[in-house]
Amino acid sequence: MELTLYFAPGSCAFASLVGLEEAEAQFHAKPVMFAQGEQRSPSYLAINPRGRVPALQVGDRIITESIAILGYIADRFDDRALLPHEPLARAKAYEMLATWATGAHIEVAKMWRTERFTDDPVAQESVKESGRVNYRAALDEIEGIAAASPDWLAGPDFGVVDAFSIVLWRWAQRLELDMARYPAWGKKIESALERPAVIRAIERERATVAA
Ligand SMILES: N[C@@H](CCC(=O)N[C@@H](CS)C(=O)NCC(=O)O)C(=O)O
Repeated sequence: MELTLYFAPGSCAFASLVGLEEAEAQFHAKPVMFAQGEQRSPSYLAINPRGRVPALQVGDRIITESIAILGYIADRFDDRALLPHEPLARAKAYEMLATWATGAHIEVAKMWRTERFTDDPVAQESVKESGRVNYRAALDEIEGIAAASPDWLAGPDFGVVDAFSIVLWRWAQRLELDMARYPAWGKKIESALERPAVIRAIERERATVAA
């Protein structure tokens, strides 16, 4: 079944882009440009009525939500070990994805999309500050996981958990956080950024920005 990934450069959809590239899947990558508000266009709302990326079209059906998409990619390309197969390791991998996609992601939204939480300018400052504090705590937690993981974050194989962690790393860089606090995680990110699949995913993003 044909695959089409809807993504926006710099967004959490990067994890899905990396997952598909790691799987060496045949897929179409369709950019949704936030700067032009394309996520709210009628044509995109027909894909995802919530106006968010990523969305993965599989034949004539559409999957939204990163965790669902990443799980689908890992299962469809099972031989690539993008999620651990051993039940406990797999559960721990999903624990990380869930914490990040539903928790850390919201903390970033509090900083970058503050108006979604409150339109009171005074309250907005505390929403932002709570985003900053909680995002840092989430990253500290990842450093602890990285320091305790000899290979990749979820086990011996690079997978969708590592792919999602690149998203969080890039956002932290955009927020100008002190990345020296994360040496163990930083080492893994450094190796991840050398992977051909990750390089191809970055190239796909760059192509949309240059276009
Ligand atoms: N829970 C969703 C969150 C998706 C989401 O919020 N994506 C952001 C990009 S990282 C988005 O599409 N934002 C569009 C907007 O804010 O208008 C997931 O994990 O896929």
